[in-house]
Amino acid sequence: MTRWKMPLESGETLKISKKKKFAGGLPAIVESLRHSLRHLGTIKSIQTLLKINQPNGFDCPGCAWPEPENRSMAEFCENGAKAIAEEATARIIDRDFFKEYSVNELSKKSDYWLGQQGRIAEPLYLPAGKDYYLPIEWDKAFELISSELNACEDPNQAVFYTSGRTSNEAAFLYQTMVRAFGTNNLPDCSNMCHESSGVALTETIGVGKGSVTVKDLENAECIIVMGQNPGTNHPRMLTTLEVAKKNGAEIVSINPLREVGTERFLHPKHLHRLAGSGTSLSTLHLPVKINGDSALLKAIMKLLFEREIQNPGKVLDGPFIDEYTENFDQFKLDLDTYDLKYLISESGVSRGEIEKLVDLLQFKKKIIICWAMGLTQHKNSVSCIQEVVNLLLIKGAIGKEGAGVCPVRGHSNVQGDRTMGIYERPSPEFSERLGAAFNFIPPLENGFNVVEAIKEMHKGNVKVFFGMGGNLLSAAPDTAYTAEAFSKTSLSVYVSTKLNRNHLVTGKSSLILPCLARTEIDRQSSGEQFVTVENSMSIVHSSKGHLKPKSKQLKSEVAIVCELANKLLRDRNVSIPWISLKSNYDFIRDKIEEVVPGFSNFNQRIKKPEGFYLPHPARGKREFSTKNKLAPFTIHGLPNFNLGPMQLLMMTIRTHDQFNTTVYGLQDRYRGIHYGRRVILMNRDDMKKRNLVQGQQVNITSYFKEEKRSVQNFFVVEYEIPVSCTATYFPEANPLIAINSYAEKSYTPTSKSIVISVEAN
Ligand SMILES: Nc1nc2c(c(=O)[nH]1)N[C@H]1C(S)=C(S)[C@@H](COP(=O)(O)OP(=O)(O)OC[C@H]3O[C@@H](n4cnc5c(=O)[nH]c(N)nc54)[C@H](O)[C@@H]3O)O[C@H]1N2
Ligand SMILES: Nc1nc2c(c(=O)[nH]1)N[C@H]1C(S)=C(S)[C@@H](COP(=O)(O)OP(=O)(O)OC[C@H]3O[C@@H](n4cnc5c(=O)[nH]c(N)nc54)[C@H](O)[C@@H]3O)O[C@H]1N2
Ligand SMILES: [Mo]
Repeated sequence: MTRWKMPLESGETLKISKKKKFAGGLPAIVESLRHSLRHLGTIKSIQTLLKINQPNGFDCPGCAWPEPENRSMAEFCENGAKAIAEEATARIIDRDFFKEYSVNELSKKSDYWLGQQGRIAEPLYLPAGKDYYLPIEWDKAFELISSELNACEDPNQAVFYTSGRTSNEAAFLYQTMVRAFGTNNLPDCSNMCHESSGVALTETIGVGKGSVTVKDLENAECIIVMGQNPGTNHPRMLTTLEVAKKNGAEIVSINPLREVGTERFLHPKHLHRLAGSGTSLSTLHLPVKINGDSALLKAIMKLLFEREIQNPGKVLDGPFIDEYTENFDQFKLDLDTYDLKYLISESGVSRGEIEKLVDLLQFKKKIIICWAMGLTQHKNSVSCIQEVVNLLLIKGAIGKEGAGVCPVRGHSNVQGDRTMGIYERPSPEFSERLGAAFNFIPPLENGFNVVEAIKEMHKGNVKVFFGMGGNLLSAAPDTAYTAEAFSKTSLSVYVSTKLNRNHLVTGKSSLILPCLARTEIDRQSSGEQFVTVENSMSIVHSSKGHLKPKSKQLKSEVAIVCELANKLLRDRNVSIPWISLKSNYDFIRDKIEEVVPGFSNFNQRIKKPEGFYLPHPARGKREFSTKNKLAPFTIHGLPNFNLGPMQLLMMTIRTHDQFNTTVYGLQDRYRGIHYGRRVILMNRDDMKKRNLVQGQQVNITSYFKEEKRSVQNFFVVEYEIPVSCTATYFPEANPLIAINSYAEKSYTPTSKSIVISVEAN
């Protein structure tokens, strides 16, 4: 029996209000302050908020959007302020708390309640067969982990997960420890996030990262925001979009929902000037059907080819196509086989609206396409993102100012963690350099990604799960299956700041190792340390906490790795100076420089407050590090769901009051949905067809191959969403996503396209 439950908020009553008309503005400031005052008090709030994203301050632990070159005094957003308030909260949970609440009792509490209890203050141990976490000394905890790991017959019986907040220094040492231990089992949150972007871009432009800078966005003629809700998830991006708009850019959103942030934005800085409702950002909104993007992109490209015939040499970039790309003719032949009317109907957008976008695009060459989870979490995500690349390639819109690809990353250092080698499939060159730098032979065989790791855990093939941050249980698909998978391990270990549901659904025994957060001072034997991170645009910069740590018992992630590795690997044939590396993070950066390309003179260059860019050959020089050094056009079919007569497609999205599995509050303010997280957003016609009314409770069943899954008691909310499309919140709807429902090539769970039916209960 696993303890996984999904408790409701106590006294949950759904309230629906009008959708907000603009993002930001005074309400955003009020919300920022409300959260920080609740957790931090007045003086600390001001001190802390003024250090966010400042040259001598810390990197916001929220999203990965870069800072503009001219930073303002307050370089944060409402949701960044909430992230800080959660992390720097004055509340702590100590041994008395764990004496009072058994694991069983804690499992009955909601995610929101768990998060509100405060920071974990000391290491905790849940012995096998017991129901209460007990305090444990650090040394004993390390001893326990080492002996369980060393008891594995094969290092591949251990899995080492990473979430995306871990600093470069900690991530680099962590993967070194894991590989010196002997496995590449390094699944990470990226597997569930932008993996599809990485795969799609590596195959086509040679680097799995975005090619643009903030300056490019500010100078673009057209910015298309696809499958992304920046008003909530990357609010500082709205400031960049506002500048771009002022400089004349057209902004287009492609999304089944009209997300408020991309519609209108009121910058808090301009409150004194602008009364009311702010700047209108998007010129055009295309309400695509869920996963209708591939069809839409093909239709746009077909129409652009038609326009080229009418305006020879003016619409497509012939010289670019000739010099820098390959496979154009085959691509064009394939596109010709599609019927435009069919593509338009599959996209769900009217021909008139698509023509408006084509009008905007036809003579423009400085085009940027931004995207996030709305494109990456479908079965055909890799091919859909490659259609985005096809569109930019026919326009020559890559590798020059104001043009390119912009996958907008999630966690504040998710991109950096990958650069540091957190990857289950390291390149042979990386392994070779790592081995040479530390004098050992890294494993060559690929490790498990998230889906594979959970399936192996479920088969009973994994003895130890180690989580460097995150909350894999709630973030992963198929919650009941994943819970069973965890229960089959002997030991689960979580390096964490706050309590989460994964601490309650564990291996036979479990450890929670509490770590310092970004906002806190990190002192080691040589003095105070800073760490480094890489943002969504490949800029590496430093981050230094200024707050007193919440408890004397907290260790930095670097210290946790070094002290564990020192014990774990002491009887093996590797001699890595863990304790010296921990004493001064400059030593770690020297090693990073030896192993990871692009980090020459790391310790010198990181002193510049604005940091430095990692090389991106496609960005400036139009060099494509692909097989033939050209960017290939790629050919793809269309997704086909074959929905049954009463079936619908469901996407799982974030509310305005959460950071992934951490629930800050119960207000999805911009969408006007309050106090209820177990909701399903439905089109009025779909509700009518099923005789459903607003606020009614329903059960949802999902269908994958022959399998069915269900969740109960979700409230229906009538919403402006295309027919046959629905939306629920992540993580409440994760039990509906089958473990085997993942994207081709990238293995990303299909969190945005689940076939469901809805029944009144
Ligand atoms: N405050 C806050 N900030 C965050 C996070 C958070 O939880 N809270 N999470 C962080 C992380 S890890 C990530 S990855 C990012 C996530 O950032 P987003 O990707 O913006 O997050 P989601 O809520 O998943 O939103 C996906 C958007 O895609 C749209 N969409 C869904 N399906 C489709 C589709 O088929 N086609 C198109 N065109 N659109 C579609 C949805 O309507 C929604 O607007 O944000 C990061 N920043
Ligand atoms: N259905 C559905 N599922 C999804 C998604 C979706 O859109 N829909 N999105 C996916 C995406 S994009 C992502 S990125 C994943 C997120 O998956 P994860 O990264 O695993 O989840 P988070 O909720 O970000 O992790 C939160 C926990 O991290 C810990 N933590 C916070 N800060 C720190 C820190 O500084 N150090 C350490 N060590 N721990 C810290 C806290 O204990 C907190 O409880 O979820 C994925 N799951
Ligand atoms: Mo993410």
